[in-house]
Amino acid sequence: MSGLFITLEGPEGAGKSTNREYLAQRLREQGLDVVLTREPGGTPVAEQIRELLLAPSDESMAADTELLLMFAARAQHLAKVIRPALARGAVVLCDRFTDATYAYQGGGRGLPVERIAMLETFVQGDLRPDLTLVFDLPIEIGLSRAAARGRLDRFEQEGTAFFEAVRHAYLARAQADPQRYSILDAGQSLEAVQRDIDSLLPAMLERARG
Ligand code: Z5A
Repeated sequence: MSGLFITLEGPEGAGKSTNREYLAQRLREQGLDVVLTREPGGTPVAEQIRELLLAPSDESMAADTELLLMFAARAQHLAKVIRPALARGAVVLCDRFTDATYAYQGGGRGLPVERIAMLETFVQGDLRPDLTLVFDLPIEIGLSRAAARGRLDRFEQEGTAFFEAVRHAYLARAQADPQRYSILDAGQSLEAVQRDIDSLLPAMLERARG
């Protein structure tokens, strides 16, 4: 058996967390075994790495340290959660994965794509998401949603140019591979975004039952 690996991506405040619950519920209604998880994190050890990554600190974090911690958390998550779930035929719904590394550490921090690709192959082998939903929205809307939640994490304290680069990197990756990526307009009302998710369900179900 091999399950279906779906990832949700996009800049801050795009509604990934809100909509992953919605999508999981719709897939479960169809009788599918759905594992809902997130990155960085998804296991106790990987969640500890997440805390290191998100906590504001007096010591700035070197971009390569950030990159390696993202992949360290991912290696743990793959070993303990993602690979076992896919092996039993489950649908894995993951809030962020390696596209976020290309967008944030590549686009945002300016690290070379080749370095990220090398680590991707080292940590993941040939495992890649089957489908990726990119929740896209103008960054000022996403940042105002994130700010409304209160205290900002280490990434959320970055400036506008960083988030523009992140958004641009996501869109470039998605536009280069329309078979795998669907871009959703996350600036619409939640109801409209969820209608767009519904329109993608038949293809997901077909792939899941493949
Ligand atoms: N990161 C990285 O750099 N490299 C990597 O490889 C990985 C991650 C994997 C943590 O991720 C950070 O890690 C992240 C990138 C970095 N940077 N930051 N910050 P995260 O996913 O946990 O953090 P996040 O992007 O900040 O998630 P988020 O702010 O929780 O955004 P979201 O999940 O997309 O949004 P949400 O919580 O569902 O919605 C935000 C608010 O907007 C909430 O009040 C909703 O009710 C509201 N909302 C949602 N949709 C709508 C619509 N359509 N209309 C109106 N209001 C809405």
